[in-house]
Amino acid sequence: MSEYKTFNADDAMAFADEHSELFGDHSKLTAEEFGDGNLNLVFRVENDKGTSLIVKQALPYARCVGESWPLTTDRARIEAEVLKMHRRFCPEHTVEVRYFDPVACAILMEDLKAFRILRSELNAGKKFNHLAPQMAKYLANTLFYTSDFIMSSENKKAEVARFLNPELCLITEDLFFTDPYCNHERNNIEPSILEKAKTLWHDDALKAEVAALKADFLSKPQALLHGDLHSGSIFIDSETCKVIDAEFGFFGPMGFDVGSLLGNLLLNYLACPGLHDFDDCSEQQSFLLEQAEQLWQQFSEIFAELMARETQDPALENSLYQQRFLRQVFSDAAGYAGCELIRRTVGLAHVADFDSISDAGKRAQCQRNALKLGRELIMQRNDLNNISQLLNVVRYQQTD
Ligand code: SR1
Ligand code: MG
Repeated sequence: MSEYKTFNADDAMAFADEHSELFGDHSKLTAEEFGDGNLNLVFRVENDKGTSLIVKQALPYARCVGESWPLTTDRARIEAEVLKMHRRFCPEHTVEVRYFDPVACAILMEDLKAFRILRSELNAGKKFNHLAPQMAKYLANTLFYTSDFIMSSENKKAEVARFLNPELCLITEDLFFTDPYCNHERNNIEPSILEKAKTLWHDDALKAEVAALKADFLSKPQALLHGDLHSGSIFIDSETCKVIDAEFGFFGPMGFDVGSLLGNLLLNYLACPGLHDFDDCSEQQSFLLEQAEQLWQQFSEIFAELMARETQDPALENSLYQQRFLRQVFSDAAGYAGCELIRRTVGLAHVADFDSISDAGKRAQCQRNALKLGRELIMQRNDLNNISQLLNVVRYQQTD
């Protein structure tokens, strides 16, 4: 292909056929577009024997808004390269990219059709004991092996430059840290919580803390992040989790990835009273808090072990520094989890955890609780010493 063209089903089939040996000669291919994300086209290309691959193409605009929101197609390169890098360091839990075409801005990747999206599974009340251990392993390995603990200073700087991703970062900078704290037209606020949402716009103490979190997001290139690690970016089956959708990747603060996932477990926890009956609700909430606890515990254990064993920079081998470093990642993660709770409640991009609650009164109560817990996590993040203390804030926060 010599120039960019938006794919139709025939183009997706031709692309998959040309760049994969998988289908073989004389395969009868079909393709369907089934993307329901905010940004891209996603096709499943399948032969008559049921073998399939995914073709994902970046549109030159944000799909959820339309052509009035132009967006760089370079995000497809970022996504392919982040996934390849993360797969190097955690192959078990990263989707496999088979081919990337920089002109078509299209990625050919493995089809996880036997898997389900984690968010839908959690909303349906499913429980997976392998979720936290596997995601802790993914986070610890991808973040450690792309950090200054192990990369040479020269190589790290070159990689920071390769993954600058300014347009997608700007989306996060706006949607996470700016819009929810002002009367922005992009916000999506249910009338029933408008008064509560307005308190955010005038909460200077909170806005100062969010400013500090945003400043770190802008200027702390600690590791190559996934950049959008919510429960819609994770596929799961009865044994394995696989991470997809890394187009927001860049070198940023490690706590952002950890906090995004933690925040999504907490969003689902807060949605439980609206999604399940009383008994199922308390069982699901216990499961979610156990997973949140294990996520941090196992992440920090693996990361500490990697720092102690593999650090290359002599100055960063200092064990007191390493403890202090992890302590800071924890505070950052608590803060970013709080931001995720708030932006998913009043910002542009909501989540089905809340939006699928049909009872308007229960939905509003869940949303109010998210704003309250989000604020607490942001404000208290530097005083929380460990994950147990954080989870006590979750358990015992007074509801409005
Ligand atoms: C316009 S993009 C809105 C949201 O969708 C993505 O998945 C990111 O979470 C982004 O904030
Ligand atoms: Mg996405």
